[in-house]
Amino acid sequence: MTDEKIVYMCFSTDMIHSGHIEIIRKAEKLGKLIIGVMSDEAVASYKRFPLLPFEERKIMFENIVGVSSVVEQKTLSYKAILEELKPDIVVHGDDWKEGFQKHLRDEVCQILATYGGQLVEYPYSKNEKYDEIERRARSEASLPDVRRSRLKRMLSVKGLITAMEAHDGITGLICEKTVESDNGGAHQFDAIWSSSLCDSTAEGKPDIELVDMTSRFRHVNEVMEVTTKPIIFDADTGGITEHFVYTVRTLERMGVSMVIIEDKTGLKKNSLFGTEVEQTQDLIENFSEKIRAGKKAQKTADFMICARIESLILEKGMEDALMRAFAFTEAGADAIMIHSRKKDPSEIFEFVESFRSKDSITPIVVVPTSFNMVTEEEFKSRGVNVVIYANQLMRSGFPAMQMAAKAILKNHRAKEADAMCMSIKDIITLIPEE
Ligand code: SPV
Ligand code: MG
Repeated sequence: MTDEKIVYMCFSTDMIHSGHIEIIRKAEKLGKLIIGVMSDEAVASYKRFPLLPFEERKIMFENIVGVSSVVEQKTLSYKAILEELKPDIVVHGDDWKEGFQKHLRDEVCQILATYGGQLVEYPYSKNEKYDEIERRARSEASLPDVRRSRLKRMLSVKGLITAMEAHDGITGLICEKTVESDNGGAHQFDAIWSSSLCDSTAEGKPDIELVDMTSRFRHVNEVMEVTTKPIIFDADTGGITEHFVYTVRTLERMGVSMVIIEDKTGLKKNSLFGTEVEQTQDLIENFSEKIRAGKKAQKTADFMICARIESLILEKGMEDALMRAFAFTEAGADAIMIHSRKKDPSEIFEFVESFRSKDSITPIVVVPTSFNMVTEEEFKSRGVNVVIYANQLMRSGFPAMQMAAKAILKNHRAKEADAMCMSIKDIITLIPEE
């Protein structure tokens, strides 16, 4: 046995099965085995959020016979950890020769080559039994208690999370499954936004609290049926306080993580109209009372109520926005959403800076539909915690459908529209049968 050699393997799993043990048995025979356990953030970036946090996964691996030590691998990329440990051998399943992990493998090979390290690959143990374990973990992640609590956990792990809008099963699946990988990393949406604008638009109705809560909950339920990610619900004004407390309880029971209510009253219209339409802001005292009642009504510590401030939308000024933010936080709001319809992000930045100078903890939520040139990285560096992409799936899907409809009307047949469409094979296999 070449016990002087340092062997490195990394795991992202939260459930150890016989396939993992088998590869660990082989790896420990090659030398002194160091296991890298991937950080929660790195795991969440490319697959589901781990059911067990990093600390528990670390203990799990520390207690496997043959494992010499366990370290944290903070990124999908092996670069930093290999440069630190300089292992003689890296062990991996051979499944990463293709697909999104290929570039990770290429990078590992390059780094190993710089100091004469070696990559040892074992055949990937594809097994129906293991797929079933993963399916069970996924369905566990969609249970109300598990799903609801994940938003807070993600916020504390990542600092900034993103949410994409979904209003039905298919948009839910896009939010759940779309992963974009780039060199050394992968990105996916952390959460799902249930938008009053998009739920209303999907029903062909204006965004004026006309689509009632029962219908809104139906949209959420459709999304929940096919997803596991935490949900942030746009409850418009929250309605009258006596109704809002019931909304809180229902959402919480369903497994929604956060409700956002805006400080408007009367006939609410979409914020992006700004002052072009008559809209009334609620009194600070009234809205604070609504927040207090909501907080009293919730049953779990996980559920969050976010107060959305419309002062900038209604051109009431920065001072008014900040005064409200502090008052609503004082009333118990778990987060503050600040909205603007300006393309220029300066008023949002100014608000964030002023708020953060007095409150470094309460999460700040933004919806950059207008100020859309700002990147998530910049928001994070300025102290924002949640970025909501509120309507892009709806707005991109609608023109595509309209174009196909027009092409058919123009040509009196569907041939010309075909190039704009997914293939029939793709659409019938898009949703796998379980
Ligand atoms: C929504 O998506 O319904 C929102 C965000 O409330 S906005 O449309 O910008 O007001
Ligand atoms: Mg809305």
